[in-house]
Amino acid sequence: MALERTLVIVKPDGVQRGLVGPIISRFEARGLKIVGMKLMQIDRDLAARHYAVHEGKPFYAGLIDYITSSPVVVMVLEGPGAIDIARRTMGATRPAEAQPGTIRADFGLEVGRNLVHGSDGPETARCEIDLYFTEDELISWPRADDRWVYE
Ligand code: IDP
Ligand code: MG
Repeated sequence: MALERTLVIVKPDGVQRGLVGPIISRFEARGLKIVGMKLMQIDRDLAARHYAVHEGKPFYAGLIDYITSSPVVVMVLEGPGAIDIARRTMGATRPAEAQPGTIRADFGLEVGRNLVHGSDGPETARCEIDLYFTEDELISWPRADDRWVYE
């Protein structure tokens, strides 16, 4: 499987509830490699660019308020099939429909407080990584575990 990079965000509810560690642990334990990470406050301009595809939907205003309400932890995760793997680790958009064992099912209840974001495809991953990180904020590093995680 091709090595991919994806953008993952621990949203404001994840940070406020002290779940940054438990959420990142799920991705780390899965074998995804952190190649970029920072705590930041998303401003309304960045939020609008990130969620442009949802403009005009009934939940759009609430979504912008939510994602800008408090700091978030943004990261770039790398691994074979990382985009889909991260989405499956997060679970369905609506926590009530997410499979037990996924982040959204295990830590959440409502779609408007679903704890994490993950890019949904190769093109969005590229755009979203560029929105949040400069090239020199991303580090390609050999990990001691690599040969025990990748064939
Ligand atoms: P995703 O995050 O699983 O890709 P999207 O459909 O792209 O889901 O929606 C983006 C985000 O917008 C969701 O993660 C959630 O925070 C919010 N959202 C989506 N649908 C609703 C809704 O019906 N009510 C409130 N918030 C919603
Ligand atoms: Mg989406």
